Amino acid sequence: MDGVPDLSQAPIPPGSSFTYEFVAAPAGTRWYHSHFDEIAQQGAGLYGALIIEPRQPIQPQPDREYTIVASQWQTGATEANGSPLPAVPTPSADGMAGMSGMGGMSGMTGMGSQPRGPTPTTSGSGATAGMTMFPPGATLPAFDTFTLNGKAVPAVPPLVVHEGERLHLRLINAGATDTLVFGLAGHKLSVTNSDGNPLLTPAEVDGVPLGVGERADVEFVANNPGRWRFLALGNKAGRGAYASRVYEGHEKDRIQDFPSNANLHVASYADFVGPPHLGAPDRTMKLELSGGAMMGMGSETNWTINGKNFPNTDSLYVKSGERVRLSILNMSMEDHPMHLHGHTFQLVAVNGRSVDGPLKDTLTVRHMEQYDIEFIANNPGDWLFHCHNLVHMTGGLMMELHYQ
Ligand SMILES: [Cu+2]
Repeated sequence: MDGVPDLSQAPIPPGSSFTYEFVAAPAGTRWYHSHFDEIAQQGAGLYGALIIEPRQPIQPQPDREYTIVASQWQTGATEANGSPLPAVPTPSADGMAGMSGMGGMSGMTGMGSQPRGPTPTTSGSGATAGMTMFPPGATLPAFDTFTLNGKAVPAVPPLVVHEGERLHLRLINAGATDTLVFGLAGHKLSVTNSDGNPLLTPAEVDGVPLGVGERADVEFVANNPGRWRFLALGNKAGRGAYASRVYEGHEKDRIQDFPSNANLHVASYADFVGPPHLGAPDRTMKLELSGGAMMGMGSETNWTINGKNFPNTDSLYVKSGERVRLSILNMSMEDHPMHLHGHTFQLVAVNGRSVDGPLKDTLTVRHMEQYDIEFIANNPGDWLFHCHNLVHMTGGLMMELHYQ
């Protein structure tokens, strides 16, 4: 069970308790959160990092480790933290192009305040009684403020390093809507794990995009003394948060940013190599993600899988032991960080091209991209497959997985 109301367990009523026991495996950077009335509960901070340490220390052993949880909040603020943030680089799925734009300083664009709509209602019947959906006519919740470990700019404390140290960062996007690109000026990052799972070979990049729910472990050697900007950039200019990373003795230096017009390599999934995937799928399901507002049509509170809106989306039925392939095409204008409960899957194709991609539990499917994932049906039960963007899932981008 994993907390999905009335699908995998009953919700925990106010004033009562529920005890979970689990075997802490596999090791990796994970997180936990409420799965009830997500915009209200997750959106107000009901989550935390869950770090499972490996029995054998990571090699080579890091000298220092930071866990960085990025969050988004509804505060009614009209500007994104009042902070200068550069334009957002958008990686392509196939990693063909290095990205520029991270170095620009086009921030200070006001966010504009959006009216906060009525609270989503928890309603329905039968197996999905606890799922919270937008009522008709709901307006979009505005997640306007970004934090790193609970602090917004300018209160985010600097992360101190010593020259020569090997740093290990556990990055978690626990936000609500935005894909965040993490980067550290003056340093390449070596991505070692995706969603906690080790890559076959580390990927050297300038920035790591993480959709809501995704995690990455990155390492770097502190070999460029100074005071450097550490960024988590959101979906639009002015969205996101930053901290400074300061070498001991450089506290009074000017903060250095990514250089303007730099050609920066923002990671794509094509950079992430997982184990070879073997065998053909026993079962394939095609999923077309759509919805939102396009060319003045549609609604940002209505999202669909194969044209249907939860709870009317088709369920996926599998048999125990099968290799199952999901071929996911995103026809909408926004990213969809798709999360599968109860299973680890592998990315096996990007836009029809076969890859041995990373093992993951959350995969951000970008606009007009098609990603194929495969998993072994090895955990009988009733599970959810959904977009981890809180607005999209509340807007219906969810489906159920059942064992026959
Ligand atoms: Cu989505």
